Amino acid sequence: RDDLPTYTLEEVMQHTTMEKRIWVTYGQGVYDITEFIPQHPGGPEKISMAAGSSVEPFWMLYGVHKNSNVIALLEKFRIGNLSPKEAAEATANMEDPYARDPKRHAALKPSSKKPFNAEPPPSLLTESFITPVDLFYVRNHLPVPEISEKDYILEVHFQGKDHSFTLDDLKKKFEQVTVTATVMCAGNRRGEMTEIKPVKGLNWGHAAVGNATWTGPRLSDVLRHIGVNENDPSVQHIQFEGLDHDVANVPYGASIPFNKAIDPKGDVILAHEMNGETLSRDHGFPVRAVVPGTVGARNVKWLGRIIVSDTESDSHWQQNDYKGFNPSVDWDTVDFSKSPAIQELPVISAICSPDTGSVVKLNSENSLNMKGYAWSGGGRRIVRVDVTADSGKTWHSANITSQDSSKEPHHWGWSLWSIDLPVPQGVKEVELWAKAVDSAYNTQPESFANIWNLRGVLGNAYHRVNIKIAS
Ligand code: HEM
Ligand code: MTE
Ligand code: MO
Repeated sequence: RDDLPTYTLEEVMQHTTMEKRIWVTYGQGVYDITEFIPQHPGGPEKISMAAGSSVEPFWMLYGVHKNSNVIALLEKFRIGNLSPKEAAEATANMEDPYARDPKRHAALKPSSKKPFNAEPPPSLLTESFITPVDLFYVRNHLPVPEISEKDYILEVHFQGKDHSFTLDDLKKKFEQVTVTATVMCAGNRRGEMTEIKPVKGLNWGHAAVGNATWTGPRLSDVLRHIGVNENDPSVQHIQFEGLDHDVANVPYGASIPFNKAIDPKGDVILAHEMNGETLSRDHGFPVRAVVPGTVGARNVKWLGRIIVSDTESDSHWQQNDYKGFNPSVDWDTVDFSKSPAIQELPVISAICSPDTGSVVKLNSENSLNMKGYAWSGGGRRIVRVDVTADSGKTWHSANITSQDSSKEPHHWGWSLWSIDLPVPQGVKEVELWAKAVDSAYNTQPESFANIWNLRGVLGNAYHRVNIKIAS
């Protein structure tokens, strides 16, 4: 890198438009990223904020960049260096925006620390129908906002007017309901999809999912209270904004279809309690939207504002992320406007024990105990979980050991299952498979190859776990 020219910060600052080319700095490096701007997975607007200056404060906020792939990608655009003195000046006075994040349980395994994203060991999931709060996976895109209960206001915007609710209003003015609902990230099981071909996204295992009870008023009651009419043709989407925001003050945001929001049986809750306790900071204190049967991304935490609207949220996460594509679409050909935002999730299951790579002792019937979860979006009940230890020659149906008792089609909670599965005589290694069937008889695809997508979402192929048999 010493062969490259040395530039001053003053020179870098001149390069902030496509015509003059866009330069940024990182450490001592100077980079011309003009060609990369339209391809940036986080969008052209975001990356342009660093134009003429350092990417570091932004990367402190978006920790996805702190990995060797991104650094290698950036190095391709290297055109020169700053002097060591100027490199130090470029990043002076930078404060870590994550310094005030809460403490987390050590059992949560982070795939990224800033922002904090972590899942528990899968075998813990099947230990209880309700996932303990501290072991529930966390998926944050930004620093956890600091919100005091007494200053908290939820604004609901409808027809040019803002209606404000304190936490007390939400607790006292409306009936409080409790629903059991599974929340799952669209990227759950992304790690298995990545084995086919790399994708852009956090490397989740199969525990980016949890089941909890959520308590608070119904969103439908709050909407009716401010005069929203379910037959109003001008209302099509309910948008949510979080109180977490990026450097440009843009909040996390998402929206759900109005039909889901206004239907009292849709069970959308403005939750202030999780498992009977005050919501924790990581899971959205003091209020989060819980949208049962719908992808995690729409369950907006730290809810600051609801917008009753005729359009979807224009947030990055609604428009340019959390969408599915055919396996041949890549970052050069992707057109996010062509796919709908994920709402209800497809049927999924996973084996939580035994773990891949473990050595298992068979019991006297030459079988082994296998446990897992199964769940489907849209309130569809799990009717069956099929498992095999001989690559599909013989299938066995597992016992559903717990399932929520809600009426069809409001099975928002997951089903846990268990089976003593016979294993072929004399084998030393076995591949265990599981697939679930929901009440619409939807089932899981066989392999990841044909459902691969560039963002690594909707990974619901058969779950396959390789184990060794103890002799
Ligand atoms: C995502 C590269 C600058 C904001 C990404 C990803 C890559 C990337 C490869 C996908 C990461 C993944 O999901 O695994 C770069 C490069 C940059 C740059 C080479 C060089 C200048 C910026 C800047 C900002 C930014 C300056 C913000 C101001 C984002 C956001 C995402 C992202 C918001 C999506 C994060 C998510 O999905 O949660 N970027 N980026 N990037 N980037 Fe950048
Ligand atoms: N809400 C806000 N305000 N900010 C976020 O980053 N992440 C979303 C959703 N709600 C997010 C959010 C995503 S992608 C998921 S999967 C769930 O929250 C995760 O919820 P959990 O952290 O309580 O498990
Ligand atoms: Mo997510």
